[in-house]
Amino acid sequence: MDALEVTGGGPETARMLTDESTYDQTRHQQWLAGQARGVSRRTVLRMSALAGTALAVGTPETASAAGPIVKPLPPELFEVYGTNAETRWESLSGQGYLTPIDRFFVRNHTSTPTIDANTWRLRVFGSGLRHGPVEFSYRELRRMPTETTTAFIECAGNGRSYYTSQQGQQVAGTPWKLGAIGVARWRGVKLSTVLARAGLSRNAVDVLPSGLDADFVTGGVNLGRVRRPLPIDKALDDVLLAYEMNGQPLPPDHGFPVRLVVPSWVGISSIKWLGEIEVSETPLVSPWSTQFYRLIGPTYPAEGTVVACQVVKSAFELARGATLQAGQRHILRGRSWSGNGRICKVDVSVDGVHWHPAKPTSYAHERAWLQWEFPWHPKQSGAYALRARATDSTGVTQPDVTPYNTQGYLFDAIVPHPVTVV
Ligand SMILES: Nc1nc2c(c(=O)[nH]1)N[C@H]1C(S)=C(S)[C@@H](COP(=O)(O)O)O[C@H]1N2
Ligand SMILES: [Mo]
Repeated sequence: MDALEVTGGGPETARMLTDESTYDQTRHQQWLAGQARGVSRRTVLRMSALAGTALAVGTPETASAAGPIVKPLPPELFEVYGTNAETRWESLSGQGYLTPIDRFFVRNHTSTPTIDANTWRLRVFGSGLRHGPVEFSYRELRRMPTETTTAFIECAGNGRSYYTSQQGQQVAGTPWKLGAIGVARWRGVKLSTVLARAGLSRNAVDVLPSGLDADFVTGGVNLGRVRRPLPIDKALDDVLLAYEMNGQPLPPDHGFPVRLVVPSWVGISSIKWLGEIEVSETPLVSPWSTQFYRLIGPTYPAEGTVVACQVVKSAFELARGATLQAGQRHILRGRSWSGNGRICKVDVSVDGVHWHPAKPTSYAHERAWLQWEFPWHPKQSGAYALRARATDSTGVTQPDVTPYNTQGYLFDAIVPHPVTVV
């Protein structure tokens, strides 16, 4: 937990930070002491049988290390922070367009729960329904018309650590580098289909999906189930109730049996282990819309701005501090994405002065990323900082500096990537 090298930027931030890191530390210690709600090897076996997937089940030694996250987290694929784990970008090198499940980041407020799909129900209720509450079983959902979409899920705090290391600012939360993003092919039912079957009223304005994982307790306060409201327009647009990820039943860590996928929006919208959806004629709130996931800082209104879409970012498929040979031609590869739409242009600089276009090597999906490459023939040995700068379909380009917000969300500035040429 030393990795949580975050400190407060003021009294308010300091308190939130202390709460968050105290919480994470406590959780981690409970887990180490075997007190936290973990998942045993037997549970993993049961779940893999149920889901029909070939889940990797470790030896008793690795199984006893099972913690808040069920899947293995080998250090070459992940960097782990308490209940969360980010993908190492170098592990995407040589992979295809989609992030394989074995290296897809995990962001858990508590622990991955064990859910039986046979007894699972989705309860839909609230003033925004015409005929009262409705329940759907897993089988019922699977019989509804299916929809498939390729979309990224990205944590709003992805890149947060660069507020500190590049801009000298203290921010609260998990100090992600750029690995709190993944792209998958999600299959499921459109939320609009489910809401129509539930008897959606014309007057509904918000939906509030909530998860079946444990209540989130922070700073001694129980904030209840992880949940965040979604305006009805987005809910009826491109939101999916996903039960498959990259052609597999949804893995436990990513929301088995059913999760929400809210394309282009901050990851917290994509509620995992979905249990309930409240549909309302009046606006809904939760601590995840009033306390967390708001932009608060000198350039924002006093009450803050609610976070919705992700911003434009780029990353190299390379370890930070990687070593490259001088006098040889290298192909630098990377990926860029934006919550505003597809990526139209990526430029790369190896000296921080001259910029050259990178070559796209994939389709530019509207809700996912663009893969690109850039040939580089370094002649001189020494330290370099590689830079990639993307522009999306709305004309937004990555800036040099991101305006500060206390919780370090939506870092979109260019991230110089250190390498050594020998
Ligand atoms: N029920 C529930 N849903 C959740 C969360 C959670 O802790 N509990 N974390 C959210 C956050 S903050 C993110 S970034 C994404 C991460 O999805 P992943 O773990 O599948 O990568 O899930 C979201 N959905
Ligand atoms: Mo997140």
